[in-house]
Amino acid sequence: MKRRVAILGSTGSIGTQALDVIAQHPDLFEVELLTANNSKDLLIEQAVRFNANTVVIGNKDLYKEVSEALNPHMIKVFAGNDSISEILEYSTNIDIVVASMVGFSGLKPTLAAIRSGKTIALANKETLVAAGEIVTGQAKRHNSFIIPVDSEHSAIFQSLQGERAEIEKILLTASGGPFLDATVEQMAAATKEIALKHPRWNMGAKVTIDSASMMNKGLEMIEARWLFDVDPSKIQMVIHPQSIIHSMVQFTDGSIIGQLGVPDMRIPIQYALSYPYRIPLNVDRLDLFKVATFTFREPDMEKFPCIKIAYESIAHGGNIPCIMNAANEVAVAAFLRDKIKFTDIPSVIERTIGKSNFIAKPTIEDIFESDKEGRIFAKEFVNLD
Ligand code: MN3
Repeated sequence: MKRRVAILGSTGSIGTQALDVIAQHPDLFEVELLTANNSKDLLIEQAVRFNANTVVIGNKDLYKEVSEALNPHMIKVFAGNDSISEILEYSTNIDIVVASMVGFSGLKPTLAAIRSGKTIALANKETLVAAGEIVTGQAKRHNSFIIPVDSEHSAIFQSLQGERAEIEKILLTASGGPFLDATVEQMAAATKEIALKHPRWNMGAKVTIDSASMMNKGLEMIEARWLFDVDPSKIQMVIHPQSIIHSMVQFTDGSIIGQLGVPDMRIPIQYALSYPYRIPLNVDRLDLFKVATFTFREPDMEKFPCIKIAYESIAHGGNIPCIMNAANEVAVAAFLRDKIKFTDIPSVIERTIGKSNFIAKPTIEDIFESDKEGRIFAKEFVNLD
């Protein structure tokens, strides 16, 4: 029987690559649901090509156009983000949900999918950063299995297969981003065009800026903390500019197991879709003789304060990681609109955390409230209208 797939954010970087994986295996997967916010033309094209059962367009103003295009194909069309949560919660035709919406907006639909016990291929790290304890708790309760799509977490997940051992340490690798060897002055003067040029991975704008500030690694550290239930003190970031080792696990006997490959997101996406099976994939093969050298170095927390902010936020706990994430999303959007300098991003986050109310044991309602409050405060600091 084919696996029936829902892709949230199908027109984004992860979404389009997930569809590329599905196109390589028409005998194994079929597309049940596709969603997008605004990219109506691509959504329509994807829905027709993959013969989706249902699509949701987030922006309600685009509903008419999308439904007129897809009605002749007998594809059901809904509008608005609440529809996504409803479909995920009540549909019995979906086996696996690729959660690849960008940012905090992924939390609600992911929770809805979890409540109905579906398998989640999680690409949206903000979901676990903002509400990791609640999300993993709900997943346990509703027997929903979360499989990571993020390349580092997929590598860790793959390294843990067949192990019944205690994790001594997670070695979370990072390319270091475009500013690895830049000075603070160069970073302060960097335009968005420079910050958007990632040396290794081809990704969406939000995660590319996060990689440049290294907040991405901070978010991933928190993501790993919840996915693998390890204390943050046991998660060591390792700069590995070649981006060939996608992360490693160190066990209590001193053994280190990692996953290697070319930096191509279709590998972890496919592993999440096909798990527990490993199936063929048409991507480049790693040529170790071409790579020749692997290098490693420690991250520079002075130059990349976002790393420190992330460790402090998760140590503080409660709603602080949620506020950190909200402030970061606002700061990144402001930088992309030329409202703040690249090096202002960490100070916007720190000031927002400083101004927000601490809640030690937040409910899900508290999380949504904290996110809202964090955004309001952060917007004051970046003068965003
Ligand atoms: Mn990653």
